[in-house]
Amino acid sequence: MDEITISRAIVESYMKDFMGAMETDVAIAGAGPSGLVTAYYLAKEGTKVVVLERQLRVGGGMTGGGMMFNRIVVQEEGRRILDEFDVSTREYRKGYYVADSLEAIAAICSKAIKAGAMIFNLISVEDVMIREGDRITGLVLNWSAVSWSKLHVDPLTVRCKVAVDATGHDAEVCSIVVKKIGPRLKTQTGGVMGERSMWAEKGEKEILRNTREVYPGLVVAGMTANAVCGSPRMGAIFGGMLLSGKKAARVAAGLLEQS
Ligand code: 48F
Repeated sequence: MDEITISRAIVESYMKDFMGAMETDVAIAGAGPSGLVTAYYLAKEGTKVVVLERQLRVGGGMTGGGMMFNRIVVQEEGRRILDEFDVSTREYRKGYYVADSLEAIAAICSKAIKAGAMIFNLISVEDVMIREGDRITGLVLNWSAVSWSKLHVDPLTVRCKVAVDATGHDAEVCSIVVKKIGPRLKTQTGGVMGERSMWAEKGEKEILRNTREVYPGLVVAGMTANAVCGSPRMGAIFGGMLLSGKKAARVAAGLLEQS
Protein backbone atom coordinates (compact mmCIF):
# COMPACT_ATOMS: atom_id res chain seq x y z
CA MET A 1 0.00 0.00 0.00
CA ASP A 2 1.37 3.40 -1.02
CA GLU A 3 0.91 6.30 1.40
CA ILE A 4 0.71 8.90 -1.35
CA THR A 5 -2.03 6.95 -3.15
CA ILE A 6 -3.94 6.78 0.13
CA SER A 7 -3.50 10.54 0.61
CA ARG A 8 -4.57 11.32 -2.98
CA ALA A 9 -7.62 9.06 -2.62
CA ILE A 10 -8.77 10.95 0.47
CA VAL A 11 -8.16 14.47 -0.81
CA GLU A 12 -9.52 13.84 -4.33
CA SER A 13 -12.70 12.07 -3.21
CA TYR A 14 -13.42 14.65 -0.49
CA MET A 15 -12.88 17.58 -2.85
CA LYS A 16 -15.11 16.01 -5.51
CA ASP A 17 -17.93 15.66 -2.98
CA PHE A 18 -17.35 19.09 -1.46
CA MET A 19 -17.39 20.75 -4.90
CA GLY A 20 -20.62 18.87 -5.62
CA ALA A 21 -22.09 20.18 -2.37
CA MET A 22 -21.57 23.84 -3.18
CA GLU A 23 -24.88 24.17 -5.05
CA THR A 24 -27.60 22.25 -3.29
CA ASP A 25 -31.35 22.16 -2.81
CA VAL A 26 -31.22 22.09 0.99
CA ALA A 27 -28.34 22.94 3.33
CA ILE A 28 -28.73 21.91 6.96
CA ALA A 29 -26.70 23.36 9.82
CA GLY A 30 -26.21 20.72 12.50
CA ALA A 31 -26.07 16.91 12.44
CA GLY A 32 -27.95 16.26 15.67
CA PRO A 33 -31.03 14.03 15.57
CA SER A 34 -33.32 16.63 13.99
CA GLY A 35 -30.84 17.65 11.27
CA LEU A 36 -30.04 14.04 10.35
CA VAL A 37 -33.71 13.03 10.23
CA THR A 38 -34.51 16.06 8.05
CA ALA A 39 -31.65 15.08 5.74
CA TYR A 40 -32.83 11.48 5.49
CA TYR A 41 -36.43 12.24 4.54
CA LEU A 42 -35.38 14.81 1.94
CA ALA A 43 -32.63 12.65 0.42
CA LYS A 44 -34.97 9.64 0.28
CA GLU A 45 -37.21 11.64 -2.07
CA GLY A 46 -34.26 12.52 -4.32
CA THR A 47 -33.63 16.03 -2.97
CA LYS A 48 -30.02 17.15 -2.92
CA VAL A 49 -29.08 17.70 0.75
CA VAL A 50 -25.90 18.84 2.45
CA VAL A 51 -25.38 18.75 6.23
CA LEU A 52 -22.68 20.78 7.96
CA GLU A 53 -21.63 19.70 11.44
CA ARG A 54 -19.30 21.65 13.70
CA GLN A 55 -18.06 18.75 15.82
CA LEU A 56 -15.88 15.76 15.00
CA ARG A 57 -18.84 13.48 15.65
CA VAL A 58 -22.44 13.55 14.55
CA GLY A 59 -25.38 13.05 16.91
CA GLY A 60 -25.49 16.29 18.89
CA GLY A 61 -27.22 15.80 22.21
CA MET A 62 -28.63 12.38 21.36
CA THR A 63 -25.31 10.57 21.75
CA GLY A 64 -25.09 11.32 25.48
CA GLY A 65 -28.67 10.19 26.23
CA GLY A 66 -29.83 11.56 29.59
CA MET A 67 -27.02 12.81 31.82
CA MET A 68 -24.53 10.50 30.07
CA PHE A 69 -26.71 7.39 30.54
CA ASN A 70 -26.68 6.52 26.86
CA ARG A 71 -30.35 5.69 26.51
CA ILE A 72 -33.16 7.77 25.04
CA VAL A 73 -36.89 7.70 25.61
CA VAL A 74 -39.51 8.14 22.90
CA GLN A 75 -43.28 8.08 22.89
CA GLU A 76 -45.43 6.01 20.51
CA GLU A 77 -45.10 8.43 17.55
CA GLY A 78 -41.34 8.66 18.06
CA ARG A 79 -41.05 4.89 18.22
CA ARG A 80 -42.71 4.60 14.82
CA ILE A 81 -39.95 6.78 13.37
CA LEU A 82 -37.25 4.72 15.10
CA ASP A 83 -38.89 1.66 13.51
CA GLU A 84 -38.37 3.25 10.09
CA PHE A 85 -34.66 3.46 10.90
CA ASP A 86 -34.59 -0.16 12.19
CA VAL A 87 -33.62 0.99 15.68
CA SER A 88 -34.57 -1.48 18.44
CA THR A 89 -36.87 -0.16 21.15
CA ARG A 90 -38.12 -1.68 24.37
CA GLU A 91 -41.39 -0.72 26.06
CA TYR A 92 -40.62 0.50 29.57
CA ARG A 93 -44.17 1.50 30.59
CA LYS A 94 -47.21 1.97 28.39
CA GLY A 95 -46.33 4.75 25.94
CA TYR A 96 -42.65 5.03 26.99
CA TYR A 97 -40.05 3.32 24.81
CA VAL A 98 -36.31 3.13 25.49
CA ALA A 99 -33.60 2.91 22.84
CA ASP A 100 -29.81 2.86 22.84
CA SER A 101 -28.72 6.39 21.89
CA LEU A 102 -25.64 5.13 20.04
CA GLU A 103 -27.63 2.65 17.98
CA ALA A 104 -30.20 5.34 17.21
CA ILE A 105 -27.76 7.97 16.02
CA ALA A 106 -25.60 5.46 14.11
CA ALA A 107 -28.65 4.08 12.30
CA ILE A 108 -30.12 7.49 11.46
CA CYS A 109 -26.78 8.78 10.20
CA SER A 110 -26.14 5.66 8.13
CA LYS A 111 -29.59 5.78 6.52
CA ALA A 112 -29.25 9.47 5.75
CA ILE A 113 -25.92 8.92 3.98
CA LYS A 114 -27.16 5.86 2.12
CA ALA A 115 -30.23 7.83 0.99
CA GLY A 116 -27.83 10.34 -0.58
CA ALA A 117 -27.33 13.09 2.02
CA MET A 118 -23.81 14.52 2.08
CA ILE A 119 -22.59 15.12 5.62
CA PHE A 120 -19.45 17.13 6.33
CA ASN A 121 -18.18 17.23 9.90
CA LEU A 122 -15.71 19.70 11.45
CA ILE A 123 -17.30 22.56 9.49
CA SER A 124 -19.12 25.42 11.25
CA VAL A 125 -21.82 27.63 9.80
CA GLU A 126 -20.81 31.18 10.71
CA ASP A 127 -23.12 33.32 8.57
CA VAL A 128 -25.81 33.25 5.87
CA MET A 129 -25.85 34.50 2.29
CA ILE A 130 -28.74 36.81 1.38
CA ARG A 131 -30.10 38.31 -1.84
CA GLU A 132 -32.95 40.62 -2.87
CA GLY A 133 -35.79 40.65 -0.35
CA ASP A 134 -33.30 39.40 2.23
CA ARG A 135 -34.04 35.83 1.17
CA ILE A 136 -31.51 33.38 2.54
CA THR A 137 -29.70 31.81 -0.37
CA GLY A 138 -26.81 29.99 1.24
CA LEU A 139 -24.63 29.27 4.25
CA VAL A 140 -21.20 30.65 5.03
CA LEU A 141 -18.74 28.03 6.29
CA ASN A 142 -15.40 27.69 7.88
CA TRP A 143 -13.38 24.87 9.39
CA SER A 144 -14.32 24.56 13.05
CA ALA A 145 -10.60 24.43 13.83
CA VAL A 146 -10.30 27.98 12.47
CA SER A 147 -12.80 29.42 14.91
CA TRP A 148 -11.61 27.24 17.81
CA SER A 149 -8.07 28.51 17.33
CA LYS A 150 -9.32 32.06 16.71
CA LEU A 151 -7.49 32.32 13.40
CA HIS A 152 -8.43 35.11 11.04
CA VAL A 153 -9.27 33.12 7.92
CA ASP A 154 -12.08 34.05 5.52
CA PRO A 155 -14.90 31.55 4.95
CA LEU A 156 -16.32 29.76 1.88
CA THR A 157 -19.97 29.28 0.95
CA VAL A 158 -22.63 26.83 -0.23
CA ARG A 159 -25.65 28.03 -2.20
CA CYS A 160 -29.02 26.49 -1.34
CA LYS A 161 -32.68 26.96 -2.19
CA VAL A 162 -33.68 26.25 1.42
CA ALA A 163 -31.57 26.38 4.60
CA VAL A 164 -32.44 24.50 7.78
CA ASP A 165 -31.29 25.62 11.21
CA ALA A 166 -30.90 22.41 13.23
CA THR A 167 -28.17 23.72 15.51
CA GLY A 168 -30.01 22.87 18.73
CA HIS A 169 -30.52 24.98 21.84
CA ASP A 170 -28.48 27.96 20.62
CA ALA A 171 -30.41 28.39 17.34
CA GLU A 172 -27.20 29.68 15.83
CA VAL A 173 -28.34 30.43 12.28
CA CYS A 174 -31.48 32.24 13.46
CA SER A 175 -29.40 34.23 15.95
CA ILE A 176 -27.07 35.29 13.15
CA VAL A 177 -30.07 36.39 11.04
CA VAL A 178 -31.46 38.47 13.91
CA LYS A 179 -28.06 40.00 14.65
CA LYS A 180 -27.25 40.89 11.06
CA ILE A 181 -30.64 41.50 9.41
CA GLY A 182 -32.73 42.49 12.42
CA PRO A 183 -35.55 41.02 14.53
CA ARG A 184 -37.64 39.97 11.57
CA LEU A 185 -38.21 36.28 12.23
CA LYS A 186 -41.78 35.01 12.05
CA THR A 187 -42.00 34.81 15.85
CA GLN A 188 -44.02 36.85 18.35
CA THR A 189 -41.11 39.24 18.94
CA GLY A 190 -39.34 38.90 15.61
CA GLY A 191 -36.31 37.66 17.51
CA VAL A 192 -35.09 34.38 18.97
CA MET A 193 -37.41 34.18 21.98
CA GLY A 194 -35.30 31.65 23.88
CA GLU A 195 -36.24 28.26 25.23
CA ARG A 196 -38.23 27.95 28.45
CA SER A 197 -37.44 25.65 31.39
CA MET A 198 -38.09 21.94 31.15
CA TRP A 199 -41.64 20.74 30.53
CA ALA A 200 -41.44 17.53 28.53
CA GLU A 201 -45.13 17.17 27.63
CA LYS A 202 -45.58 20.77 26.48
CA GLY A 203 -42.20 20.96 24.74
CA GLU A 204 -42.93 17.79 22.76
CA LYS A 205 -46.39 19.08 21.81
CA GLU A 206 -45.27 22.53 20.69
CA ILE A 207 -42.23 21.47 18.68
CA LEU A 208 -44.27 20.37 15.69
CA ARG A 209 -46.13 23.69 15.49
CA ASN A 210 -42.80 25.52 15.85
CA THR A 211 -41.13 23.55 13.05
CA ARG A 212 -41.68 25.86 10.08
CA GLU A 213 -40.18 28.54 7.86
CA VAL A 214 -39.23 31.41 10.19
CA TYR A 215 -37.59 33.63 7.59
CA PRO A 216 -37.70 33.52 3.78
CA GLY A 217 -35.69 30.44 2.84
CA LEU A 218 -34.96 29.39 6.45
CA VAL A 219 -36.69 26.49 8.21
CA VAL A 220 -36.14 25.55 11.86
CA ALA A 221 -35.96 21.97 13.14
CA GLY A 222 -35.51 20.28 16.51
CA MET A 223 -34.65 22.18 19.66
CA THR A 224 -33.97 25.26 17.55
CA ALA A 225 -37.68 25.40 16.71
CA ASN A 226 -38.61 25.55 20.40
CA ALA A 227 -35.77 27.95 21.26
CA VAL A 228 -36.77 30.36 18.49
CA CYS A 229 -40.46 30.30 19.41
CA GLY A 230 -40.07 30.47 23.21
CA SER A 231 -41.28 26.93 24.00
CA PRO A 232 -39.98 24.66 26.77
CA ARG A 233 -37.08 22.24 26.55
CA MET A 234 -37.94 18.61 27.08
CA GLY A 235 -34.80 16.80 28.20
CA ALA A 236 -33.97 13.24 27.23
CA ILE A 237 -37.20 12.43 25.41
CA PHE A 238 -36.32 12.48 21.73
CA GLY A 239 -39.54 11.72 19.85
CA GLY A 240 -40.11 15.42 19.25
CA MET A 241 -36.69 15.78 17.62
CA LEU A 242 -37.44 12.93 15.23
CA LEU A 243 -40.94 14.16 14.42
CA SER A 244 -39.66 17.71 13.97
CA GLY A 245 -36.98 16.48 11.55
CA LYS A 246 -39.63 14.68 9.53
CA LYS A 247 -41.84 17.77 9.45
CA ALA A 248 -38.90 20.05 8.55
CA ALA A 249 -38.27 17.82 5.54
CA ARG A 250 -41.91 18.27 4.46
CA VAL A 251 -41.74 22.04 4.94
CA ALA A 252 -38.48 22.28 3.00
CA ALA A 253 -39.87 20.09 0.20
CA GLY A 254 -42.91 22.39 -0.01
CA LEU A 255 -40.69 25.46 -0.31
CA LEU A 256 -38.62 23.75 -3.00
CA GLU A 257 -41.79 23.13 -5.00
CA GLN A 258 -42.59 26.85 -4.86
CA SER A 259 -39.06 27.94 -5.82
O1 48F B 1 -28.09 19.89 19.90
P1 48F B 1 -28.55 18.91 18.90
O2 48F B 1 -28.66 17.50 19.28
O3 48F B 1 -29.94 19.50 18.32
P2 48F B 1 -31.32 18.81 17.96
O4 48F B 1 -31.22 17.99 16.75
O5 48F B 1 -31.60 17.83 19.19
C1 48F B 1 -31.68 18.30 20.49
C2 48F B 1 -31.41 17.13 21.43
O6 48F B 1 -30.16 16.58 21.20
C3 48F B 1 -31.49 17.50 22.91
C4 48F B 1 -32.85 17.76 23.35
C5 48F B 1 -33.81 16.61 23.26
O7 48F B 1 -34.93 16.89 23.96
O8 48F B 1 -33.17 18.82 23.81
O9 48F B 1 -30.64 18.57 23.22
O10 48F B 1 -32.31 19.89 17.98
O11 48F B 1 -27.61 18.99 17.62
C6 48F B 1 -27.22 20.22 17.06
C7 48F B 1 -25.94 19.99 16.27
O12 48F B 1 -25.62 21.19 15.59
C8 48F B 1 -24.22 21.40 15.68
C9 48F B 1 -23.84 20.86 17.05
O13 48F B 1 -22.46 20.53 17.09
C10 48F B 1 -24.75 19.65 17.16
O14 48F B 1 -24.14 18.47 16.67
N1 48F B 1 -24.00 22.84 15.51
C11 48F B 1 -24.32 23.82 16.39
N2 48F B 1 -24.00 25.01 15.88
C12 48F B 1 -23.46 24.78 14.64
C13 48F B 1 -23.46 23.39 14.41
C14 48F B 1 -22.93 25.61 13.61
N3 48F B 1 -22.90 26.95 13.74
N4 48F B 1 -22.46 25.03 12.48
C15 48F B 1 -22.49 23.68 12.34
N5 48F B 1 -22.98 22.85 13.29
